[in-house]
Amino acid sequence: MKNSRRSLLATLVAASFVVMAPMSAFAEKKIVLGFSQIGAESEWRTANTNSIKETAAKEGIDLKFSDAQQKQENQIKALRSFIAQKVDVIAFAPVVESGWDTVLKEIKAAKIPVILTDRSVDSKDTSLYVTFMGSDFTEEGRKAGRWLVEKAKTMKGDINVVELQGTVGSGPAIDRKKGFEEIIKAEPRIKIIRSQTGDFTRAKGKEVMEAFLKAEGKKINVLYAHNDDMAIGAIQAIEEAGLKPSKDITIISVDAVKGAFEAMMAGKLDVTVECSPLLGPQLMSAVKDLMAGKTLPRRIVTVEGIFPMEVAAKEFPNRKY
Ligand code: GYE
Repeated sequence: MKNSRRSLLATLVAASFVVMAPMSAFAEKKIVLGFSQIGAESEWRTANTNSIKETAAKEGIDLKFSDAQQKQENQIKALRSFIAQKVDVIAFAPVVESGWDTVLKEIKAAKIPVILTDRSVDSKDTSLYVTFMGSDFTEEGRKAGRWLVEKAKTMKGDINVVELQGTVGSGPAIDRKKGFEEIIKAEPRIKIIRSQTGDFTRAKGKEVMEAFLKAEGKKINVLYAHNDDMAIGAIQAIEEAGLKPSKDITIISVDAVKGAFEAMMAGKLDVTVECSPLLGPQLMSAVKDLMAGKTLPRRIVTVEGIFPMEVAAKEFPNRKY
């Protein structure tokens, strides 16, 4: 009796090993995620890349990361190489909105799910991607506009705005312009007198601001920059032209990176609208859900605020990017 019990136990243990072995082998197979990043054009982008890399490592996801140096052709190449490598999931932040249909169809034919992060595409066929996670850029533009309409109450006469746009054809540049214009219409004294791209970089922001100052000089009352880096570059141009940022020219920007808080604490930037780059955790959890067969919502929106100069010093220690 004792013996047979023991052998029954042994059989059970052995059986459970047979069942357990392939299961643990299966659990150890890492999910492979191909991620095509835009580049390293801004503080925002660097924080976004770090968030993605750190979370992938923490979650045990095998990340194939590719930097496109702000060129769509490089992103398309990276996406094709992910197909060739047969990754489990592809995620990417499209530098511009249009021109993705061909490669997205190739990915669909290879049966690899696609997650759009940060920026979206203008493809009519929405079956080409599973979800788009990121900010509502139009709302960010509206927040910037609302802040200026409020500020206008304390300003006299015409309010001449120069605008530094983000990358031409990119979602954030198109939508931040649209949202801002929609709101400032309510105050006819606010006029955009010049608008040009600074490609989301400090260097181009500075260069274009120099040109604005040359052309319009003291007529400029407000700068609206589509990101903090361009605003920081422009601040340099304004100072080099002998003017005082914030005092002579009111400055509004978007992102709320640490550099913007430093500029606000130095009294050189008036306000920044928050746009969070910390998309790593939600991306990795979406990847895992997808691999577990769950259905994702079509749109995952990041929740964000706005920070005027007056709260900069108090908020600074809480900033994570
Ligand atoms: O605002 C800018 C970056 O797509 C939201 O890209 C992102 C934008 C961000 O280079 O700083």
